[in-house]
Amino acid sequence: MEIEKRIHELREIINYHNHKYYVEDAPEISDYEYDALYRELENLEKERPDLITPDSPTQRVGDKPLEGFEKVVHAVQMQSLADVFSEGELYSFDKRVREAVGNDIEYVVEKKIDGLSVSLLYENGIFVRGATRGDGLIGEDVTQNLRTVKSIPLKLKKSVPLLEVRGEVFISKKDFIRINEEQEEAGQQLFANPRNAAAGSLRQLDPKVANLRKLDIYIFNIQRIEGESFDKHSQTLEYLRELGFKVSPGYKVCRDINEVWDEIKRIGEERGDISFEIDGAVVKVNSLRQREILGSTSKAPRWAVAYKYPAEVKQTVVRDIQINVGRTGVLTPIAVLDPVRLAGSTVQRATLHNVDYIKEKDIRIGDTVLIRKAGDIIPEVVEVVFEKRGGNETEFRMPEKCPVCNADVVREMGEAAYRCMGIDCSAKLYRSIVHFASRDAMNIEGLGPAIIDMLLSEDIIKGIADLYYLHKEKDRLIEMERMGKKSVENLLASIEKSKSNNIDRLIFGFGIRHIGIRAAQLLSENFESIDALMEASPEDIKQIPEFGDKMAESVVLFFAQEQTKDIIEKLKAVGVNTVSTGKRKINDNRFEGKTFVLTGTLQGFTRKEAEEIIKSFGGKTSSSVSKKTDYVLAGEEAGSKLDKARAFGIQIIDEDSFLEMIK
Ligand code: 0OX
Repeated sequence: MEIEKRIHELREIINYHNHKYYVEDAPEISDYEYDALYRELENLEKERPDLITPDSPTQRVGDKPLEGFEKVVHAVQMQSLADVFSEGELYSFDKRVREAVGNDIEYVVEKKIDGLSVSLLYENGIFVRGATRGDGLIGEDVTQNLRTVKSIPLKLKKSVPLLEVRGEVFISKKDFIRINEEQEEAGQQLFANPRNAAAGSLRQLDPKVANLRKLDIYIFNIQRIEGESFDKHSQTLEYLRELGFKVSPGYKVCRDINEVWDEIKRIGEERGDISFEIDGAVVKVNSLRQREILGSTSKAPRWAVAYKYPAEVKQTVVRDIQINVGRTGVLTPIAVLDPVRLAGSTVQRATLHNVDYIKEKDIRIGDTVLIRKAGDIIPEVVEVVFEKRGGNETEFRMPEKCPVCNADVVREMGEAAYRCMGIDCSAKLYRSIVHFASRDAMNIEGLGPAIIDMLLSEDIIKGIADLYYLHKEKDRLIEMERMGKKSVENLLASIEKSKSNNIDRLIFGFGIRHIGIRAAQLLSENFESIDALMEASPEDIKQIPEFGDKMAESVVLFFAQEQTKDIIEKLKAVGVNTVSTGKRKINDNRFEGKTFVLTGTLQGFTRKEAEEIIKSFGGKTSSSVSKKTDYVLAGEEAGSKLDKARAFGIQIIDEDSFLEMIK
């Protein structure tokens, strides 16, 4: 009986300090004292395993990896938010709201945390299930990983019969840097941003790994509740705080839209100093009764919008211009910059796209320039600050020989790009293999750029087919720097697993010019095998409605190469699947809510193909430029649409930037 009492007492004390540390960020005891309490509880639970309950603080990290994630149908849809991009659009939102519910209105402004939305379900005050948002209707059960998030209470401070809340899981900027350092050391692929790192951690099958990732969460909504009712959203947030949740940080109640706008501006100013990434501010009608009147569209509530901050622009100096040799041999000039913080990361390099871009903007080594992130992802140089030009800047010249293999560099007629003509250029080979192994292609886990680099430089592989013969080199691999027995075994297992991929992954992985994920998928749906595809004529391929001349010819040309036939024979010989097994859904809506206008002639795609790609990523296309346009994709000889885009301040992207965005 004494033990039982002490166990309960310890759980209360530990939960209290847990809350102080992880939710309030105001610890009252030292780590040492906390550890002593925790160990005491662990020892007592070892004596009395019959008393262990899932809400005990010792039960956060499960010990068995999962096989996969179960689907969860959300009882209440997890809606998305409509975006606004300007003060004018924000005021139009306010006008619409007031037309529907009158002028007596209050708003709540919250920071829009750039993470992943999840729902947490509590029954009688105990955390029983957590799920990802998925498409808003169906998500995945990630309870096991969410239990490792220390700011999620396993037991609420007050018991409620039923409560489902929604929040955003994220990783702080500091932990993101640490995780990437660890990834690099382990030779694993780096995460592009904290959001991706959080997503990767949430979908870890092994909760022990998820536990190391230091996920955190802010809660901002009650999805459903039994036994309580409220008038205002701000009251629900306070109630959630009383239950022990970490709620939407520094939310503000505003009496009108002017106050909302002031708060949005204030958040924009402090954005760089916040310890986590935000991608906007969320404006919500406070009265729950008014929310009901306003209702929702099929996707998003009419009572809320997300204000998206314009891309940040920073000044820095171009110290050098280096050359990057791509998978298809294209030489891309890259500006090496004095490091600057920009939209959440430190930027040291920025693409200069091609020689024409450098000429047009007159960018020289030594120039002070303005940089920004295109599509919020890829750093690029926007313009030179000519007032700062001193006269010692040097002009850039494209080298005549490939900096990697020393073969000739050629600019083909009508092309913006210079290409390396070397057949064996190792830069091309390296990038082809990185692409082949990447997640959207053959998805070979553990085969990141660092390992590929090592395998090539040690002469263990000479091409993609050799990957499937790596099991013969197991001992040599284990000897290699940074490769333990376990990681080699994992790598060989994921290579083995990739053999049974559907052929769309293989086709995409080949890196055929003009053939992206969507096109590869269509080919796998329309041809029963790689053999059938090898025998196809351009006319056969053009039967697929989305395929034009360029794409069809590129496929035929690729499969006609002796080298290709050779590789395919080798892949077949080791049992890589070359038969189509059905469809794969592309689950990437990176252009959701974005409208593109196309103008001029593109080199790599017909207009129809480019439109298909945009649509396949959830975006829209329009024939004319308006304020609603997000990007103007400009090919050669683009006309008046460009002037209009400039007048509206709309982001103009060239074909290379577009290729980067759809990578
Ligand atoms: C965020 C965030 C996301 C509630 C109903 C529709 C949108 N990322 O920080 N979503 C919402 O609100 C939901 N609020 C937020 N603060």
